[in-house]
Amino acid sequence: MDEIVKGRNEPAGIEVPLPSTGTGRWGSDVAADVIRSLDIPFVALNPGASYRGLHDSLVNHLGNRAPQMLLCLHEEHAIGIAHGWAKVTGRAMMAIVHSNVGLMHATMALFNAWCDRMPLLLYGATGPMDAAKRRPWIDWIHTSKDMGALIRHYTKWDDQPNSVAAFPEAILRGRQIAETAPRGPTYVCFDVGLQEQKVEKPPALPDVARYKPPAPAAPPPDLIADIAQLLHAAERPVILMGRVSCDENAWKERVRLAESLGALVITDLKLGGAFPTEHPLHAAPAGSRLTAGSVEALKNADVVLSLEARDLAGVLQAAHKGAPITSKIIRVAVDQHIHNGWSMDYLQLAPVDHYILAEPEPTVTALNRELAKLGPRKTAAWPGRMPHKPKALPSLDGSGPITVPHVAAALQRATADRKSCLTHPPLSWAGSLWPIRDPLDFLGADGGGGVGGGPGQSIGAALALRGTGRLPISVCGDGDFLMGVTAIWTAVRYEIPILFVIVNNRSYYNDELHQEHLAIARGRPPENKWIGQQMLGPELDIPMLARGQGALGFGQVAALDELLPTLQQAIAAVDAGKVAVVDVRVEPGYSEPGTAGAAASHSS
Ligand SMILES: Cc1ncc(C[n+]2csc(CCOP(=O)(O)OP(=O)(O)O)c2C)c(N)n1
Ligand SMILES: [Mg+2]
Repeated sequence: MDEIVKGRNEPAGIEVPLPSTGTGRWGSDVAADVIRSLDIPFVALNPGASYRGLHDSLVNHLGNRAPQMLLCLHEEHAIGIAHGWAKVTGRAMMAIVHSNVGLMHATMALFNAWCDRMPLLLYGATGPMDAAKRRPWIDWIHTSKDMGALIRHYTKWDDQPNSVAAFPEAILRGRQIAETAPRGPTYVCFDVGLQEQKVEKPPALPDVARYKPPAPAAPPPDLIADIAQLLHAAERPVILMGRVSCDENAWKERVRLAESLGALVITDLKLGGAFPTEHPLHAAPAGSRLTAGSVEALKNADVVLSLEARDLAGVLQAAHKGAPITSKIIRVAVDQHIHNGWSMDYLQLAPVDHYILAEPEPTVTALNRELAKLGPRKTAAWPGRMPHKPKALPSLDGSGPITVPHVAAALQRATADRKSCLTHPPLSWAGSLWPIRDPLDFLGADGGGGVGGGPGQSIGAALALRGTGRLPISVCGDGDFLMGVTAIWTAVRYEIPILFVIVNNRSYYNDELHQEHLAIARGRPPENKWIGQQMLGPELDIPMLARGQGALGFGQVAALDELLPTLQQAIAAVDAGKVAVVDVRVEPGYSEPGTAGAAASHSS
């Protein structure tokens, strides 16, 4: 009993409240009941008085179960965790942030989720909107008339319901919109006054099953018949894999499509696993720019099928370099439904011959069905082509300095006999460093190029993978990790095992490359590129920052022969349920041989 009085931790860090007393019902209880009906197990949050009503309802009305709270040390982490969870599950998780100030902290992470087209349910609060009910000062500065305006340009939809009776609709609509492709974050802001309003007769709970997201947008059958014929007759078809589902069956359908066409497949390093990268039809390893093998495939393609490619026009341009694009382009995408006038994340307008406004999954299934009717091809596609040879990773022998490919080699060696998930690659990563054999082997990048998202997103992914036996591995640049470092605490607190490997070049190295590039272009000394970029002294003690939050800190590993044994030790700790952070001193450098385009254009 004593334990319960103090508040209790159950396995997996569940904080169990005392049984609730009191018989009244409040506006926020109505919101909490609807939230529970969505059947989402977690809500990540950082607290604030603007939603003390909802907070109380989640703890005392719902008992902190279904959903369970995950306390975060920064709003960015709360959003990042929901984002990472969606990358694995394909479903929206919830986050709650405080009034305008918490929402301001959340913005970059929201932008990442938006650009990554990941569903996410963000809740917040404001007010009381009734000025007569505001406390002096604090309620005034934390009340904004149009809270959604802060984030409207990179959320799919937002609302501020004007009565308790309107809460259910706002919550249900938010989920429906977030989980409809193109997916993305939605925001519902609850007025403090309404949350804290006594409710004499709570409204009946709507039947949540009737407010689900719609079935995926399917292609028109006549168009599919034409496209199937075009693809079937193609001599050198290419498929660009973009934002596709991480579902196993959808993966198999994509493999089936590529195999029945003999199409070469190009994947995207910024997106999660879409196709087996060791398959003979995988054109070439992905890079942060289009790699040479992919350029060759696109230059010679007669038909290109783009399945929600993230940057169709950019990819075509990188391949053709201004020459006319004679291949027929088929674009399968619903992304334009989300485009607005503020964010240019829709990227360059692509030339397209056949535009199918449908989602990749039903389109691939329909194409497979249609192609089966057409029978086998008469001649093999891509006559004479040899599959690309995988590049050997560097040897781990010796005690010399460590490079990022060494880190990949050691991680591959340490996980050779098991399933793992690379939840996040650093900027210095390349597709050749990590084979993708199933959709959860690799989750892609942060979405919006917002540095600092790596730790939070990785923890969200690890939460979704907890108990599956698959090892979550997050490889972060030191700059990325240090911006998001306090996300670690949430993983430790709620027993979310994960391995972090920090490729520490003591620099925002990507931007050193920019300074070098510019200095050379301007005839100025490139040697000065390190100033305002390198984190030289005081030395950042990353293992200590991990230990300071209850995680295990390993390293700094600076010699090659220490790398594999340290990773093995750290992995054993993660298998025992721990959060482990391995700090690895790496040589600066982005090694991506065969990448088309200047190295200095990796990121902003
Ligand atoms: C929030 C944010 N701030 C700054 C940048 C600019 N930026 C892009 S990459 C980068 C460096 C990241 O450093 P690190 O993670 O250590 O990777 P490295 O470049 O050293 O490999 C910076 C500062 C950004 N994209 N996002
Ligand atoms: Mg760095």
